[in-house]
Amino acid sequence: MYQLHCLRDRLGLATTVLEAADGVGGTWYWNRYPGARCDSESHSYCYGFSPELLDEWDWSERYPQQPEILRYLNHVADRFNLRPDIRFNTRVSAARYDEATNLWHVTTTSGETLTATYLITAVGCLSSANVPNIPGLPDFQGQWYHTGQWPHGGVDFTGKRVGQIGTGSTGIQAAPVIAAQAAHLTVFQRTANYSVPAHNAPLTPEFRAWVHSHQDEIRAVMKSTTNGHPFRIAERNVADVSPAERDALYEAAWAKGGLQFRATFKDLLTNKAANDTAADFLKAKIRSIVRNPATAAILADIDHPYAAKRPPIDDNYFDTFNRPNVSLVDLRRTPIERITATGIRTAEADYPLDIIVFATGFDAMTGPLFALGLTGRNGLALRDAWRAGPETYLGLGIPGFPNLFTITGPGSPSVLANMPVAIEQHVEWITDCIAHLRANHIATIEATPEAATAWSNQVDAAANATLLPQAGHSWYLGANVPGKPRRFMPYAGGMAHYRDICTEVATEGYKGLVMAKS
Ligand code: N01
Repeated sequence: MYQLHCLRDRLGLATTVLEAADGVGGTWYWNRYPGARCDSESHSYCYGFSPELLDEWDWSERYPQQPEILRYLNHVADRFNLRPDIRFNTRVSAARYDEATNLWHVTTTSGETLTATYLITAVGCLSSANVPNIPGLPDFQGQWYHTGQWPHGGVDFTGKRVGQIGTGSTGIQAAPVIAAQAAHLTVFQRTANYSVPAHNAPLTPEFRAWVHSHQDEIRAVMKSTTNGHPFRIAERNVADVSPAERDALYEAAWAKGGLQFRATFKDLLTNKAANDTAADFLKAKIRSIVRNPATAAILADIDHPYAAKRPPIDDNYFDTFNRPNVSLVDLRRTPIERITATGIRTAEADYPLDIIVFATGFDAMTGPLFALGLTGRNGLALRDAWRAGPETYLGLGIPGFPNLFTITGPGSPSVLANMPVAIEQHVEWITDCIAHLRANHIATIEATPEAATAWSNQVDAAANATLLPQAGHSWYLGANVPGKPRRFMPYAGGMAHYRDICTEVATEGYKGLVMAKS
């Protein structure tokens, strides 16, 4: 939506958005599962480009719920009169660069073809649902849902036996809400996960007033930090303080709640010994909350460093396992064998179920781009170009795909940052780039293979300088989708640093990109 606003209203370009859904909102249109809310704090999970928009919108809670975010995005669509240039219910099935005309030919599933000088993908990083290929699913006589494709009318769990597969950020948000309604909830856990309480609460009038009067300050912090959040990462390392001080700091961070826990020490993501102290603290918290020691042991049996996978935050997740109507199945010990007509069969038992909830994540980052059927120069399909994993220049451009820009593509900070910050930076860079092309009568711009390879090596190096690749099963690595090449996809060098790199690339004449007049 912001890209449309920039291209249409700032550059005056005829701009059309193709949107598969029948409304705006993207992630927040599709992810309507119980408990869906954002892990970024509401006052930072919004656009910053318009002071008027910042002024006029008030968030109700510390972490906004999906319906509130969707209301906000609809407000943005109306406020900037975006709907007339969005074609809803329009899904792209193929997009092909035509060298003869230097145009992109974009085909929709209804068979229509549109042409465009510039093609910009804004398909999100987490929009291709990953429904695991578990044998027997078609035999299941109950209902099943993926959290990322949730029915708009909601799902009534009253009196139902529900099985939930998946304990990532989504599953950890959904389980407490489902448990409160269902007759019984069985959580099928493959990889145990850390979680820190969100401590969600309504925002006080004082806090809201403070936000309105400190927007510049808040935005300056968001722009200067690694993850684009409105808080700074502590300057201290774990070893700088005594164990007692360290634990007091963790207690304070736990009491405060949220993703900020990760910012307690600056070396939590780079030093395994430092990370172990956070991991031990969080595992002890699980054991102190969950009353059944066997259940607590399964939940606390976490095999990766804290925050090496995207750290969830929760609303009573671990306490949910103290409810009499909730049970936990350890899939590491007893894997799912198949889905039957009546439920889930593991190596050890049959679990009769009325509803299965797949909180099993997404074919992240590359999946949504492959779904567009992109073909660049010389008939090169993106799927073939990225057979060994994605290679981009800055996550913005791909060699062999002229005049194509990817918003929050692989190789950009994207999912490692507060998304609106990452999105706005990309949109503004792309807008400036297209303005430059038009002002200088440049017909094509394209990342060079050398620049893309060099950047991809930097993406690898940035990840390897952290503990992130040590979670070998994470979707950051593509490891959650069978057959997907393993390559760490987002840029882990930090949003602020990345912004500087992109700015330098532009000010130095778009180095790493070839521009041609005709
Ligand atoms: O997906 P996930 P998610 N059998 O991939 C399990 C963002 N988000 O939807 O770890 C059994 O993290 C899988 O197990 P394992 C956020 O960036 C943001 O939860 O692969 N289990 C894991 O437990 C997040 O990171 C918000 O062993 C299977 C789970 O399913 C991203 O979305 C809120 C399985 C998938 O976890 C994705 O989160 C929610 C199988 N065959 C999400 N396949 C915000 O607040 C998978 N699993 C903005």
